[in-house]
Amino acid sequence: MKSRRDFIKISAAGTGVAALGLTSLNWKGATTLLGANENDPVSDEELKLYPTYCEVCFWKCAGWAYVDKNGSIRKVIGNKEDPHCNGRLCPRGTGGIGMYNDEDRLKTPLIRETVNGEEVFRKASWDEALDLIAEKMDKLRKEHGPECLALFSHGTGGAMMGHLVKAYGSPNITAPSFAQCRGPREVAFAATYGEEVMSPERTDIRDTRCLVLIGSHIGENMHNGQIQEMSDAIDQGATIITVDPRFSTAASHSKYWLPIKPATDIALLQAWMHVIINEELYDKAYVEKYAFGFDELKADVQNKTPEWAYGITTIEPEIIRKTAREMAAASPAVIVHPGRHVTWYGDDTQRSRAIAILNALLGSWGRRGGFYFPDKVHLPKYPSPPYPKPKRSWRDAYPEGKYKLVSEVLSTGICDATIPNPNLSCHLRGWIVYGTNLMAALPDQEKTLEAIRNLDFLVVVDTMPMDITGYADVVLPECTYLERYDILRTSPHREPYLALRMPAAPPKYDSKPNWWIAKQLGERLGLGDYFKWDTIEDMLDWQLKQVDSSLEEMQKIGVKKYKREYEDLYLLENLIDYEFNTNTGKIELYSTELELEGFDPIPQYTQHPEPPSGYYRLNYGRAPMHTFSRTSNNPNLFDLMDENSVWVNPKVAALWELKKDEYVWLKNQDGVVTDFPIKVRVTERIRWDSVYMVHGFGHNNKKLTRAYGRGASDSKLITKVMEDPIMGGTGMRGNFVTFLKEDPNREEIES
Ligand SMILES: Nc1nc2c(c(=O)[nH]1)N[C@H]1C(S)=C(S)[C@@H](COP(=O)(O)OP(=O)(O)OC[C@H]3O[C@@H](n4cnc5c(=O)[nH]c(N)nc54)[C@H](O)[C@@H]3O)O[C@H]1N2
Ligand SMILES: Nc1nc2c(c(=O)[nH]1)N[C@H]1C(S)=C(S)[C@@H](COP(=O)(O)OP(=O)(O)OC[C@H]3O[C@@H](n4cnc5c(=O)[nH]c(N)nc54)[C@H](O)[C@@H]3O)O[C@H]1N2
Ligand code: SF4
Ligand SMILES: [Mo]
Repeated sequence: MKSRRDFIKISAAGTGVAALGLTSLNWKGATTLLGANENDPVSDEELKLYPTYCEVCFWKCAGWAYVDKNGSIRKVIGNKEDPHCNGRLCPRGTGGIGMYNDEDRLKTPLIRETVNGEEVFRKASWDEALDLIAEKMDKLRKEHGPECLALFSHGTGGAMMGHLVKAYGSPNITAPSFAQCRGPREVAFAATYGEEVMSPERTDIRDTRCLVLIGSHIGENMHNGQIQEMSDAIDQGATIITVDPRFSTAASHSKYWLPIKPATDIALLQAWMHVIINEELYDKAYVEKYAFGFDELKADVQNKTPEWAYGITTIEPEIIRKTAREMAAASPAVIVHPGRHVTWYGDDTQRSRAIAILNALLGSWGRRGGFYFPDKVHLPKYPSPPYPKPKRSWRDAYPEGKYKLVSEVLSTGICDATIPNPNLSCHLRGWIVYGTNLMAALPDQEKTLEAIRNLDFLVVVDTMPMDITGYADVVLPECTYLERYDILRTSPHREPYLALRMPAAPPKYDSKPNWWIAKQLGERLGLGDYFKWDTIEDMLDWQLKQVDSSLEEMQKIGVKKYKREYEDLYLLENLIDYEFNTNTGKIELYSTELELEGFDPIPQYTQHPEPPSGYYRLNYGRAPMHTFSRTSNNPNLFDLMDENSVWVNPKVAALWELKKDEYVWLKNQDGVVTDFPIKVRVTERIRWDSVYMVHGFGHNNKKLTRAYGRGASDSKLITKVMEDPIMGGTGMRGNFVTFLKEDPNREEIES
């Protein structure tokens, strides 16, 4: 096995990120970001380093915050020992310092009040705000039971808030990263291999010979380690096959770009299986040894010929055959990437299953250059009493049997369980929203708002006055990740690693860290036994001492690598006996679990609705310099991209007489119009049946002084949800939009 140090050398020597055209971006990012300090240059020797890990996205790259004599944070640089970043942060991570410097930050606790019939936020002290929340939570548990509280959380601090909510007695803890993101893929891979893909994904990209991206737009999706490994793989001659209706950055670096008709991917995947099985290109020894249901799969795909798929996907049969053969030639060092945000069309668990099955035919699960078996540090929990056993959960809001295979709490399920239902004796009444901007993250804003209207109280913990804070009864300002300790990062990787985040500067304004907020609330609610430590330093030091380290050591090194417990990164080459955690103990090409629950045991293509005349499918995704809605007001990243645009095919632009940089409003199939106009980008890079926009813009909270009114929100237009019947994922790509050239709000006033 190569050591990590070898790998760093290899990656530094190659053209690396340059191959993906990202170096220029990094440079542009870095120079703009450091521009603020140009008049006051300072050498690294004069700076003090504090370990951190990034919170600008969920890749959580470890780095160093550099602080000058005056206590100013000057820059954040990647930690070389960390496999998430190998010493290089992405532009967003470099610009993370803008989260700390943003003068629009939440500065004090706020309490909603009615003054002269008008609702306003009043500044409050922490004591007052925490007392009020504790009083509401206490009343709720006495009158309705603790199960009537829900926590929405995303990001590291969610774990501390989750500890509080579990101690309080509620199981209703949810994140948009399941039902709006990777839920279907985890359920599908668990049904196939008995294990989830996890985050970071266990893709062995650095050693792959063929990487197939089906809607994964790595390069714009900036998950750092994956991009670096993909650049290295390209340098080493790996074939990239990209399936995307849009000519993505990844497509531009691919040997094959398959501009698929949206919503037809399952047909392509079935045709690939057909070719690989019928041309006997599959990994026979692997399939024989480990797979269950090969004969059923073979029979099932007999009529799924490339010619059949051509009629559905618009991909030429010869290209389907050629790409299938490329994958097979690289087998088992091939990855059909499972993607991450996979909630597209409501049959997403089945599409993810098809991806899982294709990988099994290619023998790539558990193989070098395919998927490795990750390992992580198992950190003992600081001693505290067991959590009380909840009597009810959000699931009671659904009839028996719905979403049978759901493996985490559905965020949209929490909304459903909050809206009173005559068939149920109770509904959820209190929400704590930590680190998630629900107005941007959840589809069907009307449903979210209806749920919010039915709440007794809503607490929002955020760093910024994001859209969701406008609906809160109490707003608590958290300090940014650069100003606080957090729980240790234990994410799985090829080898187990720990990473520490500690404050590089004291919290600005009157902001406080999540651990302090959770402990304060816990003590006020009589749950002090769950927070027996004085400060989080005590807790971290105790935990670290259980794994042969200490807080003092981690403060010096930031990242610590451990040995894997077993030498089982891959299945051994002679295909040892291995029991998969499925009903049959095998890789289930034919899913006994899905069959038992009444779903197709083998994935089938189903047709989805087409846009009506004059409408185009709304497609959305990422931009390299932004994360969702959280960075649009970040001063550094705003400089790199200050609004989104709508990508329109030249044929469509001609039809509508749309010019480059003209502003239009978008209206969806349900008559919902964007709050703000969006700039037109005329480009061949998008198919004529779709438009594309970057998610996270179009904020309507005026307190975001830069981002307010810039660009348009895709979330607002996603009123139709194509629900996954297997696990409740919210398919969001079944919405269609048309263009309005006049300000629709002005029309309304005039008519
Ligand atoms: N329309 C549409 N909807 C989507 C997506 C899409 O592409 N389009 N993507 C989906 C996906 S893949 C995901 S994972 C989810 C993501 O959903 P979210 O993670 O909810 O996304 P953000 O909109 O970035 O909201 C993050 C919030 O956390 C706050 N925040 C940032 N740092 C901190 C901190 O340190 N402490 C606290 N307390 N708050 C902090 C930010 O200010 C912001 O309000 O959205 C999903 N929803
Ligand atoms: N810069 C940046 N990077 C990020 C994030 C961020 O906010 N900013 N967020 C992170 C998170 S949490 C997630 S989940 C990931 C999401 O990133 P990914 O999982 O890579 O991608 P998606 O958002 O699902 O898909 C976007 C791509 O799917 C294509 N697409 C649309 N419809 C179809 C279709 O029918 N078939 C096919 N084959 N392709 C289609 C779009 O054109 C687009 O290129 O990104 C992560 N990385
Ligand atoms: S990928 Fe970029 S934004 Fe995400 S954690 Fe790493 S440096 Fe931060
Ligand atoms: Mo996500």
